[in-house]
Amino acid sequence: MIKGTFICIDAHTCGNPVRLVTSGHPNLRGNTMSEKRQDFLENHDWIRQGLMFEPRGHDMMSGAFLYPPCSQNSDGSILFIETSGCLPMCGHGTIGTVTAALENGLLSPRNEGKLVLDVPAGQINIDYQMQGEKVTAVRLTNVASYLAHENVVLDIPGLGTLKVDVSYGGNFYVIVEPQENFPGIDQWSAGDILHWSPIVREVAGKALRCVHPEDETVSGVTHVLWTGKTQTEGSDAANAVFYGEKAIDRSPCGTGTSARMAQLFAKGKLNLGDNFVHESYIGSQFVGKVEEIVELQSSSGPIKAIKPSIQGWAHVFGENKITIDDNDPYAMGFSVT
Ligand code: PYC
Repeated sequence: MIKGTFICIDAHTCGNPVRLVTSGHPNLRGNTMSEKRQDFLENHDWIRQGLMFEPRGHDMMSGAFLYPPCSQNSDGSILFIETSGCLPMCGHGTIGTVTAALENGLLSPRNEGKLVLDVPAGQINIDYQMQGEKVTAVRLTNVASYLAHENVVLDIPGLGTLKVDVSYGGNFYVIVEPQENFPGIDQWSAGDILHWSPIVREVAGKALRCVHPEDETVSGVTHVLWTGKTQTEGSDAANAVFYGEKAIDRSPCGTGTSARMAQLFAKGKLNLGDNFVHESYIGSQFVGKVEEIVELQSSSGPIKAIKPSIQGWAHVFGENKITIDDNDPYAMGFSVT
């Protein structure tokens, strides 16, 4: 019996996949995208598993559903799906979703060149450019991003100690800069990153409390951002972001870039108005900017944060009609570890 049929537009943002699902949306309970995300995870997660994991997806697969606006001032809402779950926010996912949606008439901006979108982590603003039918650039102004923990020493079994920061940019990131036990991403293979990242994430997760001060459903260290020497002209910094169980982001990672900018801002290395060109593991670039200084409210007082913007591009390359059939032993997909 067919459990569901989904029409999808497949795209990539600076190298990382985005599967925009354009039909087969479950009705979600809740007034906000944060509540709808919880409902999806509790009651409809088979859709994510079937569309993201092998054999219909792969370790890096990520995607999105568009929903109607949750707020009066917005043009639409995004639910992010990927192999690791439903992220509160995804930068490359947003750029790919906006590109695919605009090129296919799935979003109707009230103001030409601009969109306001509700996402589980809050509200984001979009500026986009088009040439004819094609979207050539998307800039998203992200949710408030802040440095959560600074100079934490973690004991990583088999590697030694690492001094790290943890920063929030829509997801919580452990940020590892080159040091005695980590020479930089330019000296490590993809295999090294895939090997050490889950260990670092687990140790950090046990050692540190990471809960968003204004939405406790956003919690836990989920991503590891490793830094190192740049390879592309014009880059200010390079990074490799690990997510899920086996993925290295091929894009410079929107929420990772936001977290990195918040970390550098808190440490006095970036200022209001500064640009920050961030490079991915394959050398593709996002242009970040510190747009605004804001405050988040926590039980122990205000937290200084920034609103970063991230600009990038995406290309649509295919359309897919995917069925998930109960008779298929791999209806829910699988992952090889
Ligand atoms: O672009 O925010 C991002 C992202 C998160 C995980 C993969 N990409």
